[in-house]
Amino acid sequence: MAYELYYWPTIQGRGEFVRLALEEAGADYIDVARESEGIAVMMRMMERADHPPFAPPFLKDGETVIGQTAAILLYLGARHGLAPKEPAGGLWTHQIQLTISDFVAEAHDTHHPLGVGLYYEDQKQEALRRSQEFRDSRIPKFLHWF
Ligand SMILES: N[C@@H](CCC(=O)N[C@@H](CS)C(=O)NCC(=O)O)C(=O)O
Repeated sequence: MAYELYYWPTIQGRGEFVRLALEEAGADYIDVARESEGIAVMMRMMERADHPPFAPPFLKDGETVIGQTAAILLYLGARHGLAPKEPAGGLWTHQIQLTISDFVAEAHDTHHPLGVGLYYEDQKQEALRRSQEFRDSRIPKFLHWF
């Protein structure tokens, strides 16, 4: 049965991490929100009573629904031989992905330092300050670690 990937159809965003893994694995999948009525289906999935995902991306594999990019990749990595199967190697790979997730969140927050729900135009000054610090300190620290 094909995996179902749920992600916003007009941006690459975090959905791309999952697409890349699915493509690398040669797995069958449906990009649900790109189908007609797909966004409505995606929104309904987030209201389900049983294990509702907080936000896209999320992946459905039969009855199993997995949210959080790093958790999805942990699942796919083990199933498709994209990550080590033995616990230490699997955890190390997961740790790298969680650090990438932190980096993505910090990059996003340079444009939304005061609030995710506020427009960039309403927080431009703060965004400038945050971006400066991100460039000067955070990017070098992350890249050094990677
Ligand atoms: N920690 C989550 C973050 C998920 C996330 O922020 N998704 C964004 C799109 S990239 C979203 O739609 N967020 C809606 C919200 O947070 O209300 C992950 O890594 O998957």
